[in-house]
Amino acid sequence: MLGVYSRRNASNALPVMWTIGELSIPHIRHNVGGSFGGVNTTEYLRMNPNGRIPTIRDNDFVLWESNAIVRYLCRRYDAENLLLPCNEQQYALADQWMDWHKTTLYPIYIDLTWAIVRTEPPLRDHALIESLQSKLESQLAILDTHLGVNGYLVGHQLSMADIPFGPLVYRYQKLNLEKKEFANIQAWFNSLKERPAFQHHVMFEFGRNPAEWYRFEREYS
Ligand SMILES: N[C@@H](CCC(=O)N[C@@H](CS)C(=O)NCC(=O)O)C(=O)O
Repeated sequence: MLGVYSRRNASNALPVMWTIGELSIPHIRHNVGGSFGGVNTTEYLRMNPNGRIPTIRDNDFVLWESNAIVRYLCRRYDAENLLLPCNEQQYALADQWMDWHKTTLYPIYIDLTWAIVRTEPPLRDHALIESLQSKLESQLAILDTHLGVNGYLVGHQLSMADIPFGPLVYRYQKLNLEKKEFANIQAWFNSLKERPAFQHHVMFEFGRNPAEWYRFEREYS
């Protein structure tokens, strides 16, 4: 059976768990990372020398890097093409957007999240928060324009390309900030919110400050 090594609330675990949910893949998840620890043991480092989460083990096959895991799960378990693009060019476009998520959007988003959720309110750097939000919104404008044409990241239905973006948008929307409105992102996001796997694996509280973060890490484990 597929083993997933990750605490549930890790931002990089959400796409993996959502994929597992969409494809109904039998699995066992082990709580690793964050307040659960376990990422620096010899045994874990043998699987993932970065000491990061998530990692999966599929029989003897071990894989880390969340977007690589999402792609692998789709290739291996998605015989009905529920998420797996149907041809090489669609696959390449999915790859393109997933790489754009990981290299361009996510780094800004995670810095912004840490500056708010993982920082005590009196210690927050409001100038930094403002600048990160403005950078994030410039990138979200690109996503919004694209979704205005396609409806989804690739093609006209949900695919693996959408998977890393859904959790990011969910968590960004929950941050206590005044936000620019992006009508196309909102329409796309409204369709994700209807999906039971998205509701279960992504739409749970992650807290608004460090104390809540650690409380919810345990409560929603
Ligand atoms: N690029 C990696 C990043 C992995 C990563 O940084 N994971 C974070 C959690 S989102 C982590 O391992 N944090 C340390 C911990 O939870 O103990 C991926 O996408 O899987």
